[in-house]
Amino acid sequence: MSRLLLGAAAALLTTAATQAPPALIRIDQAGFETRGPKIGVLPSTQGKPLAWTLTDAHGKTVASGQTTPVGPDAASGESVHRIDFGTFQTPGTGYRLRVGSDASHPFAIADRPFQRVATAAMAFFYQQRSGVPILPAFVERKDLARPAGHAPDIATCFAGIDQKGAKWPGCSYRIDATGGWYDAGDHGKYVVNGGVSAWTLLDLYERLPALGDANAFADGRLALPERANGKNDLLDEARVEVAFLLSMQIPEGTKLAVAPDAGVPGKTITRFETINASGLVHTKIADENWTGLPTAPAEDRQTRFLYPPSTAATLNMVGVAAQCARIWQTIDPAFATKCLAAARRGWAAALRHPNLLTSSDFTGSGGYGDPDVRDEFTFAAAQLYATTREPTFLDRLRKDGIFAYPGTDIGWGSLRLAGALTLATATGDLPADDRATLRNRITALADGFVAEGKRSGYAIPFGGTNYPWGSSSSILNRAIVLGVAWQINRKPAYRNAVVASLDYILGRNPLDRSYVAGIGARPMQHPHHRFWAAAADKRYPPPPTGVLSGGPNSAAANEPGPMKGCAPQTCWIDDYRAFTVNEVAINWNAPLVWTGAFLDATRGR
Ligand code: 9MR
Repeated sequence: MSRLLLGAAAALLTTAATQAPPALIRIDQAGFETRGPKIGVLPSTQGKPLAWTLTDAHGKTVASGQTTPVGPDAASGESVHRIDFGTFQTPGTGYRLRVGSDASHPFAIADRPFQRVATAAMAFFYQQRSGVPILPAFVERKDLARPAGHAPDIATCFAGIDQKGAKWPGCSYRIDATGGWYDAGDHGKYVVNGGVSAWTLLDLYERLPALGDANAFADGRLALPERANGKNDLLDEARVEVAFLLSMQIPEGTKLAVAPDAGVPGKTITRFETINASGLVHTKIADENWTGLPTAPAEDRQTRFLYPPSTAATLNMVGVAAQCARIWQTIDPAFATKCLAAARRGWAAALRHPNLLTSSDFTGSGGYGDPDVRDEFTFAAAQLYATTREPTFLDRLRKDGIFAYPGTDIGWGSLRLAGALTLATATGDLPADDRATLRNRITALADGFVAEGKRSGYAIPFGGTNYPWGSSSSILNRAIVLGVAWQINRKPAYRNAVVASLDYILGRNPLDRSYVAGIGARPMQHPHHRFWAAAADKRYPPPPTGVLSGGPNSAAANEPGPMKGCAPQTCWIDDYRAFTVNEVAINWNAPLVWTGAFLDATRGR
């Protein structure tokens, strides 16, 4: 490429507001793996196959074939044809699929298209850090640097009247919860959601050696202040959140008034009871009232409170702390010891208070209420067993029936399957029968996801028409299950379905959108985020590359507004005010990192 052309390309990259016009043939806008599956989707009501061609950067036809009509598809609201060009394996750029006068965006075929996705998705976490300045040296544009927010983040328990009129008494202590990651577009820091997010990144760390790329995040691979500390960068980032989770635990000998009826469906709070709260974990530290957009973390003037401890928050911390204990055992034994002690203390506290539910009745922060904490117990027991091999945790897992029924989906309120994935591949002495049963159940689950992919118009392992809040993560969390199933038996269909999940996220969808900022011809640009708020106020920056939108939320179909009546996969809008579809969050970016890194580590296999 001439210098002139390079200059033009650079200019194109910096004019972030430009978007390619929509294309009718939908493809993964981040490109395809040289030896991986390659599928494009064309909406068409034609009942017969149509002729397609693949052209190269010079417009020359390099492959051709016939589309496969799939017919009407409820999730997209379209009738679609699939274009399978997986046999074409010549790397290059500027390829386009064409059918008649329609074409896809130009795309690349390359050996490692997902490496950049995984690295960019990891950069999100550094930029969500609380309590430290985000330094220009570690961000892609100077305008993304910012002063530290909530430094320090020290708070006492919420005292006052909640949204349902209950009068909370507060407490006599304060906790220093400085650090961790902001959850999402808001400045709350939630233990429940921090748990699944940290588990996901730590799980990836634990799996990478078996996937063939132990050095994927070796020291220096990520743009972090810790990039030359001799430690793995994925661990450097995850540790930020682990430390926060530990900090939210209540010290020994602490008495606290709690509301036993909080969070119980159908009940209102009528009484408080003073308990021995030692070892329990506060659900969140967050603002008393919602702030507006924009608000940089350092500009937040709201009072911060600790919100009541819950069994779910406690068990989230326990699971991740147990995982921490085995991961850091050789890397930082003192930290590992601290993690294990916290996990054991938390486990004992959760057993003492097995039904302390989360109250979602406070304003200023999200609810993350979960009336069923059985899966959190199973998750914590699984992590404790994987770390300690103590029979009491195995007994609990058997009693919970995890080996025969590992669960169906992973989410912030559903952790059973996360525990099962850990156990299925944990090294050591898991009883052979239990392990075999569990592995069979997990591959059967993966088979079901693959079968859903065959039925789905856009060929993703997520059938049905219920696209919940954060559907991007629902799909990517299935891809994690498929990735672990592939680790178990190397069935190519599992890895292909992981590719399909990312293909959908990165552009093979009826909106022809990449839901990841900065990646692809038509990326999301205007997330609901208090700092990356250029759309609300030009003095604030647009989002960095690698941030994942929550994605379509089929509930929007029933609400007045621009999405009314939308087909599930189209219930989305690139509008910073649309927080039910276009927020970003740690538990959504984490599976993007996991799946991108999985594909990159297993490239060519
Ligand atoms: O991801 C959460 C989603 O499952 C819930 O339906 C929704 C409403 O309660 O809340 C989402 O989590 C938000 C959290 O409560 C506050 N920070 C932003 C999160 C993402 O929107």
